[in-house]
Amino acid sequence: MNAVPSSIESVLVENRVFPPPPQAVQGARIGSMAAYQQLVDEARADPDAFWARLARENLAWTKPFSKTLDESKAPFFEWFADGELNASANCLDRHMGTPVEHKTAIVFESDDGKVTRLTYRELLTRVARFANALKAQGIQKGDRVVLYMPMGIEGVVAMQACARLGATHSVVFGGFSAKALQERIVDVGAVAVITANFQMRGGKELPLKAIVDEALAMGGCEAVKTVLVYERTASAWPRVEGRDKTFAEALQGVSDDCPPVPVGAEHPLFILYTSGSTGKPKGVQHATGGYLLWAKLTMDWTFDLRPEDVFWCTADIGWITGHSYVAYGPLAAGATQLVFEGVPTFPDAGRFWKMIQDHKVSIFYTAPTAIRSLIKAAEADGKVHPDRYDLTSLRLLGSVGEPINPEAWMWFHRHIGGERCPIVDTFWQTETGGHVITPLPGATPLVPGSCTLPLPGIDAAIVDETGNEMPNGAGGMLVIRRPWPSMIRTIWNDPERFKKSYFPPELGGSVYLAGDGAVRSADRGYFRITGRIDDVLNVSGHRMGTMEIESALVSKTDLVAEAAVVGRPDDMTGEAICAFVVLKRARPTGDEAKAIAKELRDWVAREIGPIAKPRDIRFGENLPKTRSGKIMRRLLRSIAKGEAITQDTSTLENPQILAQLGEAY
Ligand code: 6R9
Repeated sequence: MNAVPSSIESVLVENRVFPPPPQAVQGARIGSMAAYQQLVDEARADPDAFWARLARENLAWTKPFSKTLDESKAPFFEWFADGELNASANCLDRHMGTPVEHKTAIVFESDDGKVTRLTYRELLTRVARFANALKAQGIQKGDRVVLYMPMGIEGVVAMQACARLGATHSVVFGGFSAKALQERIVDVGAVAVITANFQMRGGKELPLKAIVDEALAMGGCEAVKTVLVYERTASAWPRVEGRDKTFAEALQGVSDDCPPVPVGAEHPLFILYTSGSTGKPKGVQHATGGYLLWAKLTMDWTFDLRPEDVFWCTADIGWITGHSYVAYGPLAAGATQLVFEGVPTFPDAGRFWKMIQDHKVSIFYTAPTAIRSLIKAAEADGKVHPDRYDLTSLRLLGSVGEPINPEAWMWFHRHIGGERCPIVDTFWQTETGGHVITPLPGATPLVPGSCTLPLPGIDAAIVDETGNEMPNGAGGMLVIRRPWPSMIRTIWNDPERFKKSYFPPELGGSVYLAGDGAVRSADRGYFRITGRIDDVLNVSGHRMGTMEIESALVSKTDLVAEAAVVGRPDDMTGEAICAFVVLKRARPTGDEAKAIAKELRDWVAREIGPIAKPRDIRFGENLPKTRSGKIMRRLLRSIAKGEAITQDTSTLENPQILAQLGEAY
């Protein structure tokens, strides 16, 4: 049997059920389906009272809120709006004087294996000092600050320091290009950029600061007055006098004390860009109160966090998972967490297993893509097989970012979880702020490949185009019918797009459309996500808009006349990017086609980042279009998959090009 076969058929016959093991039930916050149901019922009976209770129990408010949910401006819902709090105070100051004060907050392991530990007290001092450094640069409440940072303590400190001042951060993943960075800096209106000279990944030193310089030189970034540079390595970097400062310079002489600035609960904590179905990425805006409540609550609900846990979420802070389950959730919950700078395959593909063993990790939260690539590596080289490591410290596993195929689920369960750890397959999105559909480790019987049931208070449903709920077993669009505290507040600078993308009038205008297809099982009503229903691809757990890649391709105006991008299923990365390209010159073949395909891949890497590089490029003299001029994307998807064309091509204006598109470079 192939180690990583396509998930589709096996999911249809999936009937294995894994009840929660006794050690996960014992002492669990939610220790049975009855306890889960009780919370679901409480939330349903009086949602406002339910959320108000949880917000009071889980967060420290400097000014209590009097109103829980304001629906008067729907779909611009407001939560706890007249309350005030500070996110950083809720993650740090709050633990002072409790047993958490001297507990390890972060265990950091660098790319080359050096370990640094910080207690909550030490982390608070680091954050307060950095916040003072930002303040000295004139950064204040309401300003936007862009982070372009490696994974590490400094990134978390910078995010927390922004939050401490009420400045709104916007983290850009360190793999995005100068162009992508510039677009985000301009759109968000940043006054400062926080970066590092280089980042270390897999033993390689990769530039960050030089890319920031390139981005800022592209224009439109005149509001950026300050660039703060963490000197991660000893290598030299180009300095722009008057604008750039090292962390050491910025921190010189600052005080250890920085009172947190209280902000309204709706104050934007951060803006995180994500791909949508048009060319331009969307700045997803999250609010301080509701978001932080969710980050804390899901640490308790989904991970059933215990005081002695060592929590490890492998996501980068450049993605939402790194926001909610590295920078905020674990700290708000007082957890000890492992933060890792590097990549899973350096110095070898046993790195994750060795780190779990060395740091006695008890909760391990990662992406199916990582699991699938490590399965392949373990099968190719017994030396990096997880069975050779002591993983007995683990008690809970988590999966996020894309559907996990049952084969990968079973391997994760057997070889990493030792058949004793529940796997929480957490479905959520940048827009939902935190988990929305997920098993609870002490309660939910697990079915491989299913994210099971919505969290209490999440009114998830599957509907057709007109909003009618589908019966179990029939697929449809995933929606959430009631607002919840950590939902996206708006798209920065584009409230109309927010309404149009997420609250379409056909569904009544106040029902949240997730953009995913889903189906509920006939027997248990469990949700299974079937993939995006819009023009968004999921490549290795990263969202990529097909239009975004198309725009990048056609912006190579000396070469490209037209481009269409679709996804095809891939055993390793979930989906692979396939581009169909019409050049402004004769259709290339052979070595010339190969050379141009490489040139186009490099171009896309420059425009967006290496993660957006098309896997396959197919050249045609034209694209298959209907007589009315519409690109036949369904047909392109079949070609990309290598399927025999069974669709009706009689409306195709130029049938001869189908043969040309058969060849991929
Ligand atoms: C957290 C995160 C969101 C998209 C989402 C869906 C896919 C995430 C999933 C999953 C199946 C899961 N997705 N978790 N699909 N099962 N457990 O990944 O946010 O980067 O915004 O991506 O990822 O398609 O719509 P984001």
